[in-house]
Amino acid sequence: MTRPSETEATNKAKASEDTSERQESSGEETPPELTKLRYGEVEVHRGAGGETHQLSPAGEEPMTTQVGTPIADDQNTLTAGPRGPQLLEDFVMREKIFHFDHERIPERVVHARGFGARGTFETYESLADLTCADLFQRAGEVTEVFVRFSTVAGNKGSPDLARDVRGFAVKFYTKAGNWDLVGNNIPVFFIQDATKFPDLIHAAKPEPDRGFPQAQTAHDNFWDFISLMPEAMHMVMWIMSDRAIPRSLRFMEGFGVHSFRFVDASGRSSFVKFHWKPKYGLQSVVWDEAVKINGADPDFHRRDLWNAIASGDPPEWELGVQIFDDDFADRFEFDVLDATKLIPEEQVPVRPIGRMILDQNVENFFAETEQVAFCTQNVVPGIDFTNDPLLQGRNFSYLDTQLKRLGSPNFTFLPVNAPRCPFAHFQQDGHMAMQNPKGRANYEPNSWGAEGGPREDPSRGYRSFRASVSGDKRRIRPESFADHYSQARQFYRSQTEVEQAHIASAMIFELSKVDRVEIRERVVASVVNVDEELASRVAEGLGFARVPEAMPPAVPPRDDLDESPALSIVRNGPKRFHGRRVGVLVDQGSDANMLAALVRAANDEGAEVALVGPTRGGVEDSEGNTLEIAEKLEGGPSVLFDAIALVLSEAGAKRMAMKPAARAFVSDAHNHCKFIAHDAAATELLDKAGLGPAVRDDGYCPLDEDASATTFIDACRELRHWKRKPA
Ligand code: HDD
Repeated sequence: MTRPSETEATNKAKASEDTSERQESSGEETPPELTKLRYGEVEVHRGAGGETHQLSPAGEEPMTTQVGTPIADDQNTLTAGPRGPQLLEDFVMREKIFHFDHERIPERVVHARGFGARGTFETYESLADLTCADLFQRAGEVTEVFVRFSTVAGNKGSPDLARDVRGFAVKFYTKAGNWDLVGNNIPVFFIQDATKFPDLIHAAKPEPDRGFPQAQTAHDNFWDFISLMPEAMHMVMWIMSDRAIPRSLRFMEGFGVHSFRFVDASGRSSFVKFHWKPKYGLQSVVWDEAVKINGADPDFHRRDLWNAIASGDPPEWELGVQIFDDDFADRFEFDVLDATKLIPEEQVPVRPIGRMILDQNVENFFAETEQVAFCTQNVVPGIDFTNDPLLQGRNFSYLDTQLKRLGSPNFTFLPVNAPRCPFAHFQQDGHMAMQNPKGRANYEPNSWGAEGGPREDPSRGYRSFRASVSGDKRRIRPESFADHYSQARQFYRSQTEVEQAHIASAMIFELSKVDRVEIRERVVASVVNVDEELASRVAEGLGFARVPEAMPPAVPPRDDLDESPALSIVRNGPKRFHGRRVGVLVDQGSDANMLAALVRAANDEGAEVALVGPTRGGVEDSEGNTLEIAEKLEGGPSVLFDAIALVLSEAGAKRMAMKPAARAFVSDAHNHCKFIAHDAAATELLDKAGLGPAVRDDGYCPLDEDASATTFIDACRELRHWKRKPA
């Protein structure tokens, strides 16, 4: 056995020989006992013991400790002798490990999994007649924004395509302070009073004894709660719909949910509801697709947003407002302070007031997306709250939760949270106080004159809308909040047949995961009040012998509400394929002209083509060009694409037809109602996948000449070939 000391000595001698050799050849200076090596683009230096070092290039600042002490060796701890014990005095190592041990902060109690981006909001025209909010005073005014999208129930590591509400929180850094519009992609909420929020979230999150299921409402506790809270039924229709499985964060609407107030310079107020409308239209996936995407790419939504921004195709939304007055509020069928109700756009049209573009990815996920702190209480002069009891409760909860999460009342100094306008106050001290009052005065009133620090400004400062309020102090739910079913019914009946079928299947799926039969029955009894046909579909899907009696409603549901086409996703498709992806299956010998035609047609539409092939190593097309493969077939299933094309030589089609992943690629695309383009040879693969000529409907586009690529992309503007779905 060789003694260690000998080995070390030999290595050292060898290394120092190496060092001198390489120093001579490169002519550059390297610290003693280090050998310079190159691994592709990466330059590392090998020390005498074989350890690697990446040195800062000459002239650049070296790596340092947190207090700026330059670090010579980040590979080895300080020891007494090469194989001896570590020394406590190694401040470099201790600081590094200490900091690492404290890297995590508590995740958000809800909306833990989120993804953020920066951008700008541009005002279309002055809204001075409605509000004195500074950002809405001047046409063309540009305001910086930060947006965080999220799921609600899952933890930070849960998959993006969970069936869930999506958070849509926007921080406007206005010249008169930060305004946080903390909304969702659904315009109503489960509950009417904030005091029920902890119960709702406890019921939705993993069950407390077993700690599962994760990121799912398909379990007993959630549906038990729902079955006992009929006010949730409207929102339940939305979360069982395809709204809860969006195709992309870029293709979903956002809503401020509550009625807020606009207040103009004279103190006159109108009610306002906020809407975000995506420029590239609404689109969702189907449930089977969502389940498979979660396996194939749990980061599907964040990757999609990141890539869109990085590739220079930034997503865009229009901000719209529904403005209404007290007269309308009195006439309206429901209470405008009830967050389980919406105002149909057909009744109060949405007026576009500006557009938001998200064109910058964050530089650091933790610094921005994790540390961003939205608070519904962050309003600016000209925007005010209403007495919506859900909103009022939120105004307490958000500030409170940020203290828990971020650990100090000074979280407003973090760059992502700090206003971009000047700010001055006498709040001081506390953990991590980065900006304390300067000078002698830290209170007011004071008599220190010009040195006395900031003063109030009654002319520009925030003034609450002067609403008169009276009433007995009681714990009571207003009668005007009692109708729990009419808008749930209106939502269901405003959906296309396909969307109604998806709602029924989603309910059957979720309730099939509920073990206690009486919970299943109570939910269906509640659904009877929404729509009897839906209830009987769900009852049948659950294997009930009969549809249960309707749960007695607080007030009978109305049957006189008009359908609201604005509530359907399918009816509001973009009629464009912009921002979507075609997955093109290729193999050796794929037709070069057809591939070029597909790329041209897709790019003309603003869509992207990604080649899916047998390996990432590339394949040769019919003209001998090497094609770059974006996804290896087994890792790039068709659920990752909006449409697919098959461009295969005869031999390629034969090879693909033998592969289970290729057959799944096409059969999934078929089952998910996607448009499928294929050349003549590819029919072999389709046939082997059970998609013979009898099955191939007009959602299949033959690729027989260059022009057919354009025909295919035109067809894709419908996004899905819904006719394929069995009734
Ligand atoms: Fe909430 C986070 C949206 C009701 C309490 N909520 C949070 C986020 C969004 C919403 C988008 C994530 C913000 C981010 O990205 O950091 N919440 C809503 C909407 C609601 C709603 C649209 C109803 C209309 N929320 C609601 C109620 C309460 C809360 C009734 C409490 C009484 N929400 C919170 C919270 C969170 C939060 C606990 C967790 C993390 C955070 O605030 O920053 O305070």
